[in-house]
Amino acid sequence: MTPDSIRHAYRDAAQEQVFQFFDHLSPSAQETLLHQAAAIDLAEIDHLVKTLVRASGSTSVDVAGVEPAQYVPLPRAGGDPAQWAAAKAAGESALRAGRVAAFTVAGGQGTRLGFDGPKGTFPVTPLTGKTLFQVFAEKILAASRRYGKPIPWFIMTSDINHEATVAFFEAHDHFGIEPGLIQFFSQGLMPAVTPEGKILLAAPGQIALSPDGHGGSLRALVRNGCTAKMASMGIDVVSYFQVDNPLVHCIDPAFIGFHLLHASELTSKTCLKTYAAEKVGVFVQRGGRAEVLEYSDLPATLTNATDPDGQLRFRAGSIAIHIFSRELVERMGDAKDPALRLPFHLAKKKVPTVDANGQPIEPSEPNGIKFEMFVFDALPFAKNPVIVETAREDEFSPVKNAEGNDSPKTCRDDQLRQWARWCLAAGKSIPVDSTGLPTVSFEISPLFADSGEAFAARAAEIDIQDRTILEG
Ligand code: UD2
Repeated sequence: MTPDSIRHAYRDAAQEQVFQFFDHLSPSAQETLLHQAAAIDLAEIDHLVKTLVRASGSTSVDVAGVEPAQYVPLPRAGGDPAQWAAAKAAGESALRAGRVAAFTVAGGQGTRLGFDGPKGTFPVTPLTGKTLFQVFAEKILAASRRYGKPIPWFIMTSDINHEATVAFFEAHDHFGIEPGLIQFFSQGLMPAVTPEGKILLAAPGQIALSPDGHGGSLRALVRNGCTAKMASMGIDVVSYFQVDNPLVHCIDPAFIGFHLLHASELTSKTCLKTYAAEKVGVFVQRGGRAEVLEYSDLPATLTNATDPDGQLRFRAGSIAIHIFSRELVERMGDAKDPALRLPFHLAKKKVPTVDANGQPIEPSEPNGIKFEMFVFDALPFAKNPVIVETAREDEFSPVKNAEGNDSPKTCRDDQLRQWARWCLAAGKSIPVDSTGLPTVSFEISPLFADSGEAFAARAAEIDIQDRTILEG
């Protein structure tokens, strides 16, 4: 597109305010603005303004007919052990066949943690302070060694952190993973708009852009050639997880197996909510289709509803761990018809912008609307979706806040509790308090053992003292 054709397109879309300071910009600033402007799909923005922004007076989500979703319970909660064993065997055989890739979404801003840098570079382990990225890398490496096949790792970044993320991996020799197996790619950006639908400028030569949500991963995987690369490598199973949870089983054979045995296009993990107000989405179903309702969209009557036995009725929490079939990613990531793509959600935000003279404005009230896609909205589009229970203590302890719940401290303690459980189950004596937290500090690398089972197989060779570190 030429500079003129870009500006004409903005004028035709009644978005010419984007270029109001253009003539006063330096040639390189003009080029940057044109580049940003050309990357925006004006037809998409127009569609969102007409369908969502102008209709956004009421923010309540329709919950008519919503029922709790069915899920496969853990064996300890009544699940069929034979079914779990069959799933594990199916997943292991897919791993031995090299059909599985790991996929981390790491494009978020991580504002709540107050950490300056890509969130994956945050240190999380109790003694050596390994970063989130290193923990995932070691888990992926451990799985690829066990199954004798390389496991490629796709990492979605965003403009905010792409270069810093790539540089971090380079500085750490990709944590022992062959660099060609890791593919970094940036997610898409969306402009913020005013309540009238006008695209906002962050500065005279800069559009107010932000990442398009983790749901942007589907189209980013397609646009960046990742799905084509997967196809060329014979990969059809994509193991998706967020950057904030070091307990995640990045590669989980039973989970993969449930996905394959049900010929599912999207299989998701659930942890039962520990309290009604916990900030996780919940799996629900209506009209025979599974979906996730974000916690903020669930009315209090449903959030607090209980079954006759006193359990929360809507208790199947979404912990953002999924298996996608490559085909679903390709289909939704490349859909031309907006009805077959992930929907956008609106968020009213304070968006720093400029006044009519190009002077900066720091709004004290929300002045703009941002658009984000959520990856779990793919559920109703997926064939044969399956929801599988996992044990919270073994799989979910995210680092979200600097203090309190879901903080570095709770996460370190949960890692230690998990390792203490492995030790005790393997007959090692470890002093623990009433919450199962060991009173000594130690650390087990996933390369030494990435599960209780793997630990038990090596327990005889080690002795655990205060400050013991077990590496691969
Ligand atoms: C998410 C889920 C919540 C629950 C919880 C589990 C949403 C809206 N809510 O809450 O239901 O499952 O996780 O921990 O998802 N990210 C990107 N690009 C973006 C935005 C986010 O890559 O544009 C990544 C981000 O780097 C992180 C993940 O997505 O890995 C989650 O983002 P979040 O911290 O905004 O989600 P949260 O904690 O509100």
